[in-house]
This record gives sequence, C-alpha cells and structure tokens, in this order.
Amino acid sequence: MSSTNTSARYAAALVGGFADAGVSVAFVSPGSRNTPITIALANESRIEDISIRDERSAGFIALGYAKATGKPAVVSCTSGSAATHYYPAIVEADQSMTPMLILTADRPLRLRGSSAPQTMDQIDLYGSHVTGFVDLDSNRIESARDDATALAHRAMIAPQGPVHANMPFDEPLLPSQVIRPATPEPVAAVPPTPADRDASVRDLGDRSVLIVAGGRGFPRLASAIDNLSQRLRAPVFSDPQVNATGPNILRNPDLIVSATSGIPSGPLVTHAPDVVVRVGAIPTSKAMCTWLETCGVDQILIDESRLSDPLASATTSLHGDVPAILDTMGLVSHEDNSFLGAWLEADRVVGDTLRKEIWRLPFPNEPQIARSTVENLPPGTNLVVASSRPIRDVDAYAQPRSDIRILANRGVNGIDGLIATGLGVALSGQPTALLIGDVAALHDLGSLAELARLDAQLRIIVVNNNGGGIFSFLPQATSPVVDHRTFERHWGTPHGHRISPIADALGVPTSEPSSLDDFVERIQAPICGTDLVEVVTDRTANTTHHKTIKTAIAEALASTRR
Ligand SMILES: Cc1ncc(C[n+]2csc(CCOP(=O)(O)OP(=O)(O)O)c2C)c(N)n1
Ligand SMILES: [Mg+2]
Repeated sequence: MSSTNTSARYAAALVGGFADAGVSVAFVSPGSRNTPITIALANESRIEDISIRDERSAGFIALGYAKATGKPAVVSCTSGSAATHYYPAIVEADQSMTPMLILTADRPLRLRGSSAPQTMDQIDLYGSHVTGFVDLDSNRIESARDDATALAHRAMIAPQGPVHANMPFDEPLLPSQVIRPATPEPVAAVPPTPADRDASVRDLGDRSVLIVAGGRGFPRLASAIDNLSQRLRAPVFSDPQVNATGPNILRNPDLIVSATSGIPSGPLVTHAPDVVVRVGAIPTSKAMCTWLETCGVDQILIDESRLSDPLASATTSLHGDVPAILDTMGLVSHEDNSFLGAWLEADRVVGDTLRKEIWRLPFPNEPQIARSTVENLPPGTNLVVASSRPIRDVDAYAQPRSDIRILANRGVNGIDGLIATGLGVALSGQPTALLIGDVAALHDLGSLAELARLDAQLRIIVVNNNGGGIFSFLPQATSPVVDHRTFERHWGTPHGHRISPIADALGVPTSEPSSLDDFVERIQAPICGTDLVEVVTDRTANTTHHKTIKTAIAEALASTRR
C-alpha cells in the first residue's frame, strides 16, 4: 500500500500536465482502479470529462474527436479486459496517424502475474500499434508533469498517433481530500509537427504531372496541394476525405478512370502524365491503384507514414512533413495548359453524363443517396463516411464541396466503431453527419446506445441494403465455386432488420424518406440534436445502377475522340 494520497497526487499532476499541453477532452469509462484519474479529470477545469460506458465506443469517439480537431483526447479505463476494447480504435488511429492518449489503470506491481481480479498483462498491450508505450511509476509524483508532457509530445510529433500509458495504482485510490494540481507554469502548447528540412527540392521541369492524393486530410495539406497544382498546372485526383479544393481538382476522379478501363479513350490513355506526385496513402479508387501499379510512369511518393507503399510503385519517396515537402516542389511554374485542359475537359464530360444518368435512376438508389447527401447537407457540416460502399459511392458519385468537410477511417478501413467515430467528430462542437451501411450500423449498436445520453449534433444516414452490398461487386458474387446460398450466408449476410426501430427504442428520432424530395428535405434540415434517416435499397439492383452509369460514361468519353 502506498502512502496516503500518492496515487491521487500523481494523477492530479499528470492530468494537470495534459491540460498544460493543450488537451481539453477526456472520455472516461467507469471503473474502480482508474479512480485517481477519474477524480483528477473531474477536478481539472481545463479538461471536459465525458463518461462513456463502453471502452470500444470511447476509443472510436476519441478517434473521431482527434480527426475533427487535430488534438488528442484522453481515454481512461480500469484494469483488465476493459483496456483490450480500445484496440480497434488504436489500430485505426495508428494507421491514419491520429493522435490519442490512452491511460489504462493497472494493479500495483506486487499483484502483477497474480490471479487478482481484473488483472492481466497490460505491458505493451497494443504492441506495435502505438507510437509510444510507458509503464508509469505513480510513486514518482515529481515526474508526473514531465510524464504528461512527454506523452502529449509523442502523440503529436510526426508521425502522429496513439500513445499508451499504463498506470499501476495502489490503494488508497481515493484521496483523503480534493487535490488540485499546482498552478501551471507557462508551458508551450502541444508542439507543432516539425517540418522536414532535409527534403530536397524537386524540379519537375516541364513534365506533365498528375497529383494523386489519399489518406488523411487537413487544411495545410489542402492548400499545399492546391498551390502545387497551380504551379505545375497539374490535375488533382484526390480522395474525398483529403478535402482538396481549388480550380484543378477533378470532380469525378474515380469515374474518369474506372468507367473507361479497357477502353482506350480515358485521359490516362490519351493524356498519360509523365510523372505522378502521390500524396499520402493510396487512393480509394481501385482503378487508379491498378493503373499506378502497372503504368510504369515515374511516381514521387510524399508521405509521413511509417508504413510502406502497398503498390510498391514509387520511383522516389520523400518522407516527412507533407505540406512542407510539397511547398519545395515544382518551383518553376509550368506555362503549358494543354495537359491540365485535357483532364479537366474529360472531367466535364464525365460530370455531364453522370448528372444525366444519376437522376434517371428510380429512388431509392445508392449512387443518388451518396451524391444527394453531400449536395444537401447544411454548410459547415462534418460528414463522416463509413467504409464499404458509402466511401466508394461518395468517391465516385458525389461532387466535392468546399463548405463541408469529409472524414473517414481509412487507416484500416474497418466497418467497426463508425457511429462512435461520428459521435466523436460531433463532440468537437460542429454539426456532423454520418453516412453508413446497415452492417456497419449493426456492428456499432453499442455506440447508438451511448448517443442518446450525450449532447451532440449528429445525423446518421443509414443505407440499408440488408447486408454487405460491397461483396456483390467482388468476384465471390459470381464465382462458379460459390453458389448463391453460400454467397448470401457468408458475404451478403441479409438480416432483415431496420435500424430505425432500434434507434427509436434508444430515444433517437428517426425517419424513412419515401421520395428523393423527402430525402433531400431531411438532409437539408439543420442538424440540431441527433436524428437518424434510414433508406432501404436493394443490393442486386444496385450493381445494375452502377453498370448503367459507367457504361454511359465510357461511351461519352469514347465519343469525344471520334
Ligand atoms: C471490423 C470489420 N469487419 C469486417 C470487415 C469486412 N467488411 C468490409 S465491408 C463489409 C460489409 C459492410 O456492409 P454495410 O456496412 O452494410 O455496407 P455496404 O457494403 O452494404 O454498403 C464487411 C463485413 C471490415 N472492413 N471491418
Ligand atoms: Mg449494407
């Protein structure tokens, strides 16, 4: 047993150190062993302490919060299996370079390896998926503030990511009186990401350049991409969540390359670039990834991830602060507009054809839902787009808007924790919408139960196609070795559930629009509290709709060459 108040004093100083470093939110899950941290957070006025019952939800909420604000949130839980529920959110945070501070309470050292209740080996619990791990010594009160600063610093320096502090706390867990941290000394806020001063300037001469951007987005990156694209007169092929803006972005990036695969008419064939500047992770567009892998065109990859390029197609790699590196590239402006002009013209043809085809389809259909969601959300909304069809449909069918921000979990592309991620984004204080499939929604029902208790502005739009619609686009759907019943049992996974009645039961207002106008009206409505809009679609009809659109686009692109 430690001396009176040791655990509480250590926790108060540690939490004070986090507040000094700029941390302003903590998601705390109930438990006894983390009592010193819970009390310290409750007493630290600079940090809002929010209680989340389910640690799995709490992890994803912290993830969403950090994606929205760029700042790490604390998650805190008791000892034992509680800590294991953070794992999926940590993996996503690690691979999408999202900062997070994970505090797991532990039994004191003398009980490690024993059969004491709620005791397990928590050392290095998250393995290589955290950017830092430390087993703190809660007897060393004098080092607590430094411990906090070091942890916050580790989470925020590039590459950003989750850090884990395990904290063995001995009894007494409760202090004998309220302990307030000493008045903070002025300490620098969370340090900015250091620029990569070693990046060499890349002179791209007068070569025609295509910029391809994937992974995460943030304002500094968007403006660096825009500036480079204008210097080089380069079209920008970008994932929705990069939130690229500017005159050179392709508004239909996926369709411009996917509709024309095999037909020698797309701009990748008629106006192939001399060099591709790849920014961040690979793009969502499968067609673009396939082209990058096989084209043999020079590719300069600029990234700060510690993960390697899955396409293994980069001819040069520059590693470090991505916007800073982009700013050092192509300093001699290009004069010739013809390459950019050809790509933008092809983009226009694709856009015109898409507009004609998409509104012809009978409501409800998934391309229309993706497009019309992005088109009609109130300005200033954050839109979280779930993995599976939603992100692919937004990529293919929605038109970029500079007055909303798109976020997605593209680190490991899980369909887990997405309601919680949306909730975390909403808790940053801005109205938020979440576009999500039915399987992903069912996967995170626990977070739907958390939602009703919290004061968040979140609209959940569920596209319910009664199963995993994405698998109908994969070879499993048509393979002779998979019969229809096996496909449905293991991939289609129909369940027959509506999400609305479940949400109703949990106190979330719901609607099921019966026409496109009705849907648009629901999406345009200001996001005040929480609500859920459910649209029921059909997986089989969906594949036909996609084919119809793509065929029309391929023909339109081909006819521009005749
Ligand atoms: C945690 C997790 N489990 C399983 C998968 C594999 N997976 C990818 S898409 C998908 C189906 C998703 O269905 P739904 O959310 O309804 O979206 P839809 O494909 O119908 O648009 C599954 C199970 C995954 N990506 N993540
Ligand atoms: Mg589905």
